[in-house]
Amino acid sequence: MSTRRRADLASALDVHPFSSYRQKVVTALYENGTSFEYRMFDNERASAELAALWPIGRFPVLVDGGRTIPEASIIIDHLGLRHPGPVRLIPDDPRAALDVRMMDPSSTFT
Ligand SMILES: N[C@@H](CCC(=O)N[C@@H](CS)C(=O)NCC(=O)O)C(=O)O
Repeated sequence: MSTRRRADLASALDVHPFSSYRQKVVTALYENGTSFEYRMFDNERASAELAALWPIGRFPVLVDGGRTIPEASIIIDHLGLRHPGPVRLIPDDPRAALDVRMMDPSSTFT
């Protein structure tokens, strides 16, 4: 199933409806009003598409300007660099940035 939420898409976010990791990325997208196409990966064909994009097969995956960005934390970094908005996602100071990344236990366990 494909759910298009914005007509003026800048990027496509591939997720599964039950993915907890997507919440982090979707929150960042909404916080900065970043346009995106929300694609649900909830059937076999979609799973094959996801595997072609990212052989590890985990989601969320962001496709932006033809580039595939996997891993929720990396997607957040990418959004901060490529689609900055009023809400700063990662601090400029490298030490503070590290502290922020350490706040996300999900990136530690998978
Ligand atoms: N380290 C990845 C983990 C993503 C992850 O584990 N996503 C789960 C859904 S919440 C998943 O893809 N599960 C399916 C699988 O492992 O095959 C990230 O931070 O994005």
